[in-house]
Amino acid sequence: MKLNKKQWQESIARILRAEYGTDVQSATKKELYGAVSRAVMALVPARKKEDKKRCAYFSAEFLMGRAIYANLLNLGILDEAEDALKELGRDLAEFEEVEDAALGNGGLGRLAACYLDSAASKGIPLDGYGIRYRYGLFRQSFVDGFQHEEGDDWLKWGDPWSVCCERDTVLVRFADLTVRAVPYDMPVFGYKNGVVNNLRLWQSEPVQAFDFTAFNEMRGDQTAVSNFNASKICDVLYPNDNTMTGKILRLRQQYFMVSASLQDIVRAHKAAGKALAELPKSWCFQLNDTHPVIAIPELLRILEGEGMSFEEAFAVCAKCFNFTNHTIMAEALEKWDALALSDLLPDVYEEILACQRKLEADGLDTARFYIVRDNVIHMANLAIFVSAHVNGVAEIHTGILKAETFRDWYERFPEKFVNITNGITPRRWMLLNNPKMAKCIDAVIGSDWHTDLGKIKGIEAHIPALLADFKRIKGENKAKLAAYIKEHDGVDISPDFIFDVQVKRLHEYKRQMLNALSVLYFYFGIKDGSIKDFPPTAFLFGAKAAPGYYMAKAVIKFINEIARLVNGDKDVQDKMKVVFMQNYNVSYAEKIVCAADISEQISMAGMEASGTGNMKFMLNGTVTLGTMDGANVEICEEAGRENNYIFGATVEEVKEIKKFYCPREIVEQNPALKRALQTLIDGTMQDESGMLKKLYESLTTGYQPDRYLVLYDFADYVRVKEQLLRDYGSEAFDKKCLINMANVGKFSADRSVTDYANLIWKL
Ligand code: 26W
Repeated sequence: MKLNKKQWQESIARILRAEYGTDVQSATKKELYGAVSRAVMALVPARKKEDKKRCAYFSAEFLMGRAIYANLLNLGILDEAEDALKELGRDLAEFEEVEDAALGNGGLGRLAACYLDSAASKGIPLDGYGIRYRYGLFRQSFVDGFQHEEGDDWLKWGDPWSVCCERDTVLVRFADLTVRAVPYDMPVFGYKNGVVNNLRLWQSEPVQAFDFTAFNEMRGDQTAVSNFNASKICDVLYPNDNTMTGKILRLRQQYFMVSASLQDIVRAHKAAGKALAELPKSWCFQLNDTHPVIAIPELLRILEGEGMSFEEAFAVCAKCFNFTNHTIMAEALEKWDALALSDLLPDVYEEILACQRKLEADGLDTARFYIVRDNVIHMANLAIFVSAHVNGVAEIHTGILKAETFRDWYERFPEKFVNITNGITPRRWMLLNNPKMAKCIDAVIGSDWHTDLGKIKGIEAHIPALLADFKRIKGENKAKLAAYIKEHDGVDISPDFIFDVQVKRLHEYKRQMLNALSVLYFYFGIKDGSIKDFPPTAFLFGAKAAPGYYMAKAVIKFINEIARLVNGDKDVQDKMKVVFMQNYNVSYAEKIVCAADISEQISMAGMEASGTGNMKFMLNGTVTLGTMDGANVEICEEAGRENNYIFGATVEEVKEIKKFYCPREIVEQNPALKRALQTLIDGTMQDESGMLKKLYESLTTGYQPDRYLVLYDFADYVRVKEQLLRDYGSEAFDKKCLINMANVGKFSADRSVTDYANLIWKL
């Protein structure tokens, strides 16, 4: 699968001539991108038909980001491709304009993408199955400080990485509509090991493209309606992260994806001459949260359609399916109205009822265990009942699942529950985004750590020798990020400032508000002289708010107002800057995580299942300013709490505090906090929308004021943050950064997928 420089150039030239009628000198960026990608695709070997058990990762989201650099890297041809283009007067960097494939919202979708990379790199037979959304996660910009959303036309640059496999088309039937599911396959290259796994994304199409007979007979309207519905299924990714909306279109998407995938897999299994009762020997299915759980009744339906009894089919399902939970928030656990589901998918509904009857027949107490109750279908319960394994995504999260969220289930089926702590791929999140640091590590300990991240521990013995390079490279990365922010967001920040970064989806529980209030606290403190010698700091935010999430949008508006206030005040120009970076996405993250000095991971304890951004910063040598939540806990276990900055109420404390919590008291006792908070209502900020007032009220009044203990944790947060800012710049601080990097091994997705393969998939 390798080409030398000359062969590269010939291949690119040939494709440009044949496909675009042009040459390297006059090709547009898009044409060149198409040609280089196709040259890579031409290297993909035919798939070997192996008789190994495989795992299918069913996920409504795959947040792949940009493919070209990662593919070149994994194929081991990044440098050759770069050289080949340079010599022709072109540059790989031209493809930085290519849109991300943002077919996911946040953590859950990006995790799926990291797992695909790691599985291929470890030679684990894992294939992804999902939806080929026409529009991915919306593109975000700010207008007067308000979030503005636009459709994400990710196919604008074409999709040279996908192969349409028409011949594998299947039909998916809803009560009111039958659609074609057409698969598009993307190769997933292992890192320099020749392995190619697959990501199969289904696109919905009308059964007949256009019925001219009907049109001529003036039945045109009917045809148009049916065509419209078919393609609409894949139109757009739902932009909600963590909140469930009971939209029928979403249910259609979920069923569409799993029905197509299972039909496809069952068909291939039969074509290989194998009995369906043997399916668990050839396949297992990982359900990425509740979104694909409707796969369970769908497989029951398919197997019974093939002549199995319910009991036999259930036995197969109970061996094949496994379920991962990614959040404890009740509003994120999918529930469907029984009437709506039975209208849309009557046969599937019958299977769900049969599962409920089996649960009862098995003697489970229906007061504690139910799949259907009061005409609501609880998808998480269905998943737990049928799955062989249920897992949480960090130790603390799995603990909460066992003790609270799924307590009854854990008591009845303790053997099903396991923890698999999340991980990230070190290829994209270090080799690709921070190549100089990677080379620098290679020079000290060799390159084994690329595929065995535990080995990066080897740098710990060389920290003094690495410090200068580390600081220089971090400085260069900061300069690059600053230039990008200038171009992209129009704000000037000096690379000499401390880069304090919080990037993740916007959610109340993630507490961007806590960070925002601390910025105002510093601002007023500098202004009134109570804070002296404040080290120059850039407060950088990146986050998309779900378009329907009012409070999240209010927080964005608030932070943008803070930025306007601070950046427009000459008095503090050499002390602080605030930027809300627009359209935070995977490609932006790659630039950010290698340039940060502080990784803000400040969710209310118990709320963040794991977090994976925290791991990306850690890998790139950044200390965590965080709570004892999610994987932060394990980061401290691995790298030492003393090398990070931990604050705030613990899970146990949160429970106690909530019993008697009165935010007003907290505010009255803390004048500096009060002052920062008052800006929401005292006219400091422009607020014709009334949003900021609502934000104020959510923290101070109503049924559950300050649900996420922003005000409670404020004082401790500021105390620890000030300590961090004081420590910054010392050699002791730089050592902490490298100690974190040295101890990141556990958080490789290679380790995570290996755990899945051994403990759950049994591949
Ligand atoms: C139904 C709407 C909806 C959409 C997305 C509900 C739930 C989700 C996801 C489960 C939210 C999510 O992405 N969770 C994140 O998963 C990451 C990967 O495991 C974790 O690292 C994050 O902590 C968790 O918030």
